[in-house]
Amino acid sequence: MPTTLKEFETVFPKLVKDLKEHCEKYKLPDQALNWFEQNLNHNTLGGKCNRGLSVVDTTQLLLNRQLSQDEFFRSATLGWMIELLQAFFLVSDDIMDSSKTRRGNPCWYLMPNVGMIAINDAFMLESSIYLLLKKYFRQEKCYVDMMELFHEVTFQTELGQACDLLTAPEDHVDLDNFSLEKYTFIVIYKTAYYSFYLPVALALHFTGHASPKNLKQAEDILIPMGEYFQVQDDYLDNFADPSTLGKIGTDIQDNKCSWLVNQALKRCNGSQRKVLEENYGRKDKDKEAKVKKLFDELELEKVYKEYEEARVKELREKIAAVDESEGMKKEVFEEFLRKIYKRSK
Ligand code: DMA
Ligand code: MG
Ligand code: MG
Ligand code: MG
Repeated sequence: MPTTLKEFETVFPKLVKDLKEHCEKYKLPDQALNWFEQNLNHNTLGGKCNRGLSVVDTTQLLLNRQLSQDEFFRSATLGWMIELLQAFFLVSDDIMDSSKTRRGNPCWYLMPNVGMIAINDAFMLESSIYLLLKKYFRQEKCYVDMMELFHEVTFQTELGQACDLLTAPEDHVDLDNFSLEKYTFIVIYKTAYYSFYLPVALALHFTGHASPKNLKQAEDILIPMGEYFQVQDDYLDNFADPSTLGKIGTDIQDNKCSWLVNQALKRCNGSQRKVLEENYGRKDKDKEAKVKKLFDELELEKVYKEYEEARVKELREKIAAVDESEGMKKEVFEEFLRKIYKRSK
């Protein structure tokens, strides 16, 4: 049975307590201690926790049995470390993307009295990962592997974010600068590694199943799966109801090299391209509405649904071909795909 969000959430208060105790050793003033706690709670809780839950579910599948209390706690702690990494990325991403809401609340940098303190708060969320990793895994032989994995995946995500931002200059719209090749690089790096490869790679290290072959099989399936997940994110940015999604889309106004604009460029005629040239990437509601109308005209919703079916079929074929001889389990990938197929948030 997959772990429930409720069970997973029971672990987080203990980790907050650990992190606060670490600060108390430094006699951190109360005001800053309380601030840190609010930062942790506001930015780490309230999401779907797919990434974190996947570490626990994958651990259970790889060990092929119920987890002991200690195994549950430690795999969930690894899961929460991914959620902290995600919190660090989202706090900074929302500043860089000028987003307004996240998980149904105002973005952290827009909360009363926060502003640019959010930048330092993001760093503290990242540092929390390594404090917890040291506290709970210092004595394990996988400690260095897991630490290096977090460092590498963080850098990969930052490369993706760099390309995402550099292809979306605020003051200069050049549709020739977009391409599906660039798009693929951006999404694999900014999303797929930390959201899909990292949870499974951590569970492989934790359970002692991290052979080169198993890590490679995980990467070969989870990177394309992560690419599909970010295409969903881009589709939902424009087509989902913000109250379901918990965030208001910004990709059109932000001049993003998104999946939708790349599909539009592939399909538009001369006059439709002119509409894009004059309205895409401008901080202007009416111009944004014109682009949205064009996306409807080009039937991008239908294009997306066809893409989704084709991609899922390919992924299922890849999963069917997984070699389980070194302890890998097909269900690890099936479970992941089940969580995201046709998602609406
Ligand atoms: C998400 O890209 C990538 C990271 C590393 C947070 P995005 O800006 O499309 O995400 P969202 O739609 O959640 O703001
Ligand atoms: Mg964003
Ligand atoms: Mg972004
Ligand atoms: Mg997005």
